[in-house]
Amino acid sequence: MKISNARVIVTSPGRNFVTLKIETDAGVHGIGDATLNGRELAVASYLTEHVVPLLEGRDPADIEDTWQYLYKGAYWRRGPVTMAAIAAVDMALWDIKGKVLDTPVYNLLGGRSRRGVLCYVHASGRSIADTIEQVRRLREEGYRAIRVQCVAPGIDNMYGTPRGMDGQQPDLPFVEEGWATEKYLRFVPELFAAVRDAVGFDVHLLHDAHHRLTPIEAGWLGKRLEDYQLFWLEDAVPAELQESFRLIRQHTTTPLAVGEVFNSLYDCHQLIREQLIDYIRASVVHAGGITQLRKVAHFAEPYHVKTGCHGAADLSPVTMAAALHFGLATHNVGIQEYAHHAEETPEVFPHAWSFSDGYLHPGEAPGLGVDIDEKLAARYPYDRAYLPVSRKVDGTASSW
Ligand code: GCO
Ligand code: MG
Repeated sequence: MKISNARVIVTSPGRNFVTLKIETDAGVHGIGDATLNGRELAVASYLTEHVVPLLEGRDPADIEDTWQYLYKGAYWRRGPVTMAAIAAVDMALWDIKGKVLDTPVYNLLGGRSRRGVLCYVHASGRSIADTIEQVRRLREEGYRAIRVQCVAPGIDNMYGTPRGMDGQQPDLPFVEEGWATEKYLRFVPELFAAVRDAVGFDVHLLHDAHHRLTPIEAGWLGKRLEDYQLFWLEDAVPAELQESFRLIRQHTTTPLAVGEVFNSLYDCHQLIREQLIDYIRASVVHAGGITQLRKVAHFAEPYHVKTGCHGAADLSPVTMAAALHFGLATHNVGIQEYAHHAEETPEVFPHAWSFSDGYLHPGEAPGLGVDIDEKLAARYPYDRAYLPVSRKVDGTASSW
């Protein structure tokens, strides 16, 4: 069997997604996600201009060799654009292999390690009372793990919370958000005390600091959150400097997660080897596909580090499908983030994966069990969009 054709589809059903479709001379096709939020067209162009011309004529069965060929052959390695492009090819090839062998991808990865993949969803409030209300509602909907974010008094438009009145500055192509570390640090322990008081301990609670703190601030916060038994404190500090986690670890036993911006094992090997984190958040799409993510997970297993893959709404249903096949099969999977897509998104990307009783299931369809309706996709053209940026009270640019 040979790859006969590949092409990139950019569509915006609710938000922008970049999808690679690979077709074979046997009539079987596969799809992969290549979405990089706010920089979508860079990956689309990398794929169309530099990767697609290399795919035609290759045997789609050779997944590992194609991965190495694209990674080593480019000479310029790693980085989000390169690795999202390789990930898209990788996902599409796993999809094809599953369809050809008439079996779901999880079966090719070793079969089921569990009955379903534990997932967490988001509660994001403008006040503590509003946040508690959301946590209660999500519990009633069957979710067993909930990420809790709430606007800290005095900080408007904070990451992970609903936007305030002045959310969009008309003169900027992106939203600017404010940041004041001391207000945030004072507020978060108060928030978790109130949430635990209201809903008890029979639900996993998570929190995302979104790369805002220094290691010593993160240690301070983690220590104050210990009594509320978080599932994890995510992205406490910017993710680039792996050794910063040593300092956090010295001060707190709150479990730590990081890595949604990581692109390969090289971004996290020290974190894992030194057991500086508990969960690695690398995703199928931004960390080189199923092929690379499996290597990250296998490397992490002896160090007691589990995966907790990024699954925000800017990762397409194709990535979610791939993450769930990986999640069902891989032994040291801890949890999967699950942010709901816009209503139009699953119409464009019909999928076999589903949620029930706190767990996600990849479904039993051959391959990844997800497709793209190209006709419908064409009705939602690319819509230029940026992530917000963040500034401190005095105007200094800070990590968003
Ligand atoms: C999360 C993430 C996201 C990212 C977003 C960037 O934990 O879900 O932090 O909200 O900010 O995916 O594109
Ligand atoms: Mg995050």
